[in-house]
Amino acid sequence: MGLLCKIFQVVVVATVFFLPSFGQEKCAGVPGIPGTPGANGLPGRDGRDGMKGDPGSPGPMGPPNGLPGAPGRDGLPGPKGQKGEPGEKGEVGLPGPEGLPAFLDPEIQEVLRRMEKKIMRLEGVLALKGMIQKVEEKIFATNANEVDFETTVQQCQDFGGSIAQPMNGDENEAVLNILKEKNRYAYLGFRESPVPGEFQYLDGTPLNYTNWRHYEPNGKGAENCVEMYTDGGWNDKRCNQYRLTICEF
Ligand SMILES: *[C@@H]1O[C@H](CO)[C@@H](O)[C@H](O)[C@H]1NC(C)=O
Ligand SMILES: [Ca+2]
Repeated sequence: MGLLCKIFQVVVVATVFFLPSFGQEKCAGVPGIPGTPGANGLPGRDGRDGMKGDPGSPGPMGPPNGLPGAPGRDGLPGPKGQKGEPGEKGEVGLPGPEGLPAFLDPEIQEVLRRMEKKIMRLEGVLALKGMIQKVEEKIFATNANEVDFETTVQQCQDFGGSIAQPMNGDENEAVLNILKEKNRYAYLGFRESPVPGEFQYLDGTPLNYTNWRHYEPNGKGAENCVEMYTDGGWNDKRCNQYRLTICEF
């Protein structure tokens, strides 16, 4: 038996002998030498996407003579231009749909009724104040001016009427009412015809109603106009007298 074998025997004996007390008595050992690092493991899985980064700075300007870029967006609308020349007149359009005749249209009829009522009320007020004399479709009125025959004709036309032409007893009475109120004579809308002593309306038609006084007309071509007296009778008279203006509308 060699020396190595003897040492081995001692170690084994000491180990067996001291083994039971090994757990109770803590005895610090000397740290061993670290082992060699293991081989690299397999690569891990991809992580989640990160946040979007800031936009980068604009790139450098391209070389001259490069292709033009895309057109920009439309600008704001400019100021209104001047009015153009009127165009040529178009052709006449087709006729529109046929409407109801006015006399069958209830809306038009209602409007007309209301207008008629309003006008009648106004006429009532004017008649009440003695400003008009109304007979059927005619209204007689004066502005109290006293002028010659031609001026009377002109004034009545200027106001949209014509010199008074009584054509029946009622109209003669209406004109007379105005004369009596003003206590004046007035020219009537008649003129002597080319035949002396015969009178006619201003449009040349013969009179269908007359109210001559006794012995009138007596001018025999020298009195070409007709005046009414305050009794309603007529007299042929020269045309240059100043008489009350009475018009009919
Ligand atoms: C004369 O004719 C008018 C209409 O032309 C009429 O209003 C008037 O009443 C007639 N006069 C007479 C006396 O028949
Ligand atoms: Ca006379």
